[in-house]
Amino acid sequence: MFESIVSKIEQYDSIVIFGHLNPDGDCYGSQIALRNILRLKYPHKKIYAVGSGLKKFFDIIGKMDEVSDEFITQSLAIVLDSNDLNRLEDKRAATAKDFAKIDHHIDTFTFHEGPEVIDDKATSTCELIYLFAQENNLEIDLVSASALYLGMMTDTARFQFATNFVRMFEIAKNLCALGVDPILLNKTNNLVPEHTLDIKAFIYSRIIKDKRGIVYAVATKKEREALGVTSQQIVGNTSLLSYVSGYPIWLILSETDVGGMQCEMRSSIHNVQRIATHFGGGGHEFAAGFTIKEFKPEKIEELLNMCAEAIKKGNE
Ligand SMILES: [Mn+2]
Repeated sequence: MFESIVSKIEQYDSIVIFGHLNPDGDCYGSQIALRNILRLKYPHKKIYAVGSGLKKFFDIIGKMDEVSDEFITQSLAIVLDSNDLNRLEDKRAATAKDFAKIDHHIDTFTFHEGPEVIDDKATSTCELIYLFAQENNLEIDLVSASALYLGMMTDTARFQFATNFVRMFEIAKNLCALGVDPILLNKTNNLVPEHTLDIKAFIYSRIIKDKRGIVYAVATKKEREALGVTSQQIVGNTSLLSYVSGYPIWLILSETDVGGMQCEMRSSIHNVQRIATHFGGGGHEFAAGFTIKEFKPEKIEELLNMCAEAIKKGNE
């Protein structure tokens, strides 16, 4: 499955691993795990993972690396958990010498730079990194195992969502057998900064119920700034609106810093990925998002109409 990626890795002595904007547990976990696993196999190669990572895990799983612009231009860039170079946090990726990609998001056919392995049935990029290690008989040390477990745990919202539950639990079991401490990882992941209480209070005070089956909240830039939070932090709270009986689609809309509209939507039964794709975004069948240039009532209406249509069709 990963032959094309391995052949690229073998060709380069300097490798930089990139992840997406607003790194989550899967992005950070897969970057760290792949870096460590490759370092064990190829001690003579220089291998780094760049981006901001997830700070609360730095003591347990490790920090991200700093690399020079020049180093990147001589390196193989491995893109993880991201469709293409546009979504990457470190924009210097585009200057790399060569490219490869491993991801579990639906293929948007926008990665033209090198070989890729995409499996949108995998729970996470971490699951794919595990399979990569397994296929190539690579050693997974305890830190890498913890990083992989973190990515699987977070991208599945604690093992709730998977296409292949057998494979997910099999891998999670194997990671636990390597010594992973699920309690510590879960506890650390649950740690949230104090301002999250204000975000929650704000979202709960702004709930709008569309009788067609959509529950949502909208935050303007002004409201966001009064709370001192980013657009990403607002839309990152969709889970607050889930499981409301009678509302199979839930979403949060936020005005971006430049007057655009960022949206994250979820459903337990309807395909929201198709809707996100319509607005130029993407994601997974039941968890998707997008950002558009304008924050306008007509656009919100268009979005709600599409959601209502999906619910209606699903119910027929
Ligand atoms: Mn992911």
